[in-house]
Amino acid sequence: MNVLDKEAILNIIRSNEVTHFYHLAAILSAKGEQNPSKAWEVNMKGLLNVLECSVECKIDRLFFPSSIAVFGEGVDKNLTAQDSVLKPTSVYGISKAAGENWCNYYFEKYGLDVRSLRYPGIVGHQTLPGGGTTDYAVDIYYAAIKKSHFNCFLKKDTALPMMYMDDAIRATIELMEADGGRLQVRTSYNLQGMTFTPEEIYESIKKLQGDFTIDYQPDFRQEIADSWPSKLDDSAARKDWDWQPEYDLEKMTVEMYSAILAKQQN
Ligand code: VAH
Repeated sequence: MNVLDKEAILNIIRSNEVTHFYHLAAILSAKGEQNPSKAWEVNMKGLLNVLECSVECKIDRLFFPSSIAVFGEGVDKNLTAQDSVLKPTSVYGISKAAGENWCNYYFEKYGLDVRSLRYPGIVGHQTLPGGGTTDYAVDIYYAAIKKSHFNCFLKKDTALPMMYMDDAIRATIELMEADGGRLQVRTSYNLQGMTFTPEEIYESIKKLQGDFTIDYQPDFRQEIADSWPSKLDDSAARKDWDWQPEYDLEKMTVEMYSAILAKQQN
């Protein structure tokens, strides 16, 4: 349904007796810069609809996805602390920073058990990339298998926090199943999986496909990526709900490459 249609949300919650609500709808960073007012409407009005419906229907637990995009200048990019200043430079990041504070407000004012993660770039083979700056890290696998060449829209040394989809899903469920009494953060938890550059992911794929080539043609997304950290300090997540990543770049590449190859062959 349309996340801007509050009645539709209420009907689905009530007719399915929903108790746990994972709100994932949003317009991502790159697409958001191409249509700022639409991105703000979907990301903010959508979240407010979800928060209001969750209180009205007494939802047990609500999940809100934030992002490394909430960070900008004034942080230690090499290890960004949980309580760093939020100075986002993209519409998407501004909407996520505002969203975190709305979630904390609904927790404090209405007791809504809303929980959130600052996702890094998520890499998965289940769906095609959807307009994110970090989506180069998904595109590159398809390009290797389909064309044996990739035109990368970021510079080779652009180090960004990333996470394999399996780790992201497990982190989300583990947070949602955690004892609420242990959770000290009700804006959003930093979540770190791995950090790599376009050159490093290219080299990991080249081990599986020797003829793979790449060139680097930075576009408007380079400026977005340059405003983001390269690694998050997720010690709060590790302390409050025992977070531990399981995938590194090599393990992710083996799974991504074989899953996409299998899809192409079917
Ligand atoms: C984006 N994948 O690139 C999203 C993410 C880390 C940024 O939120 O817009």
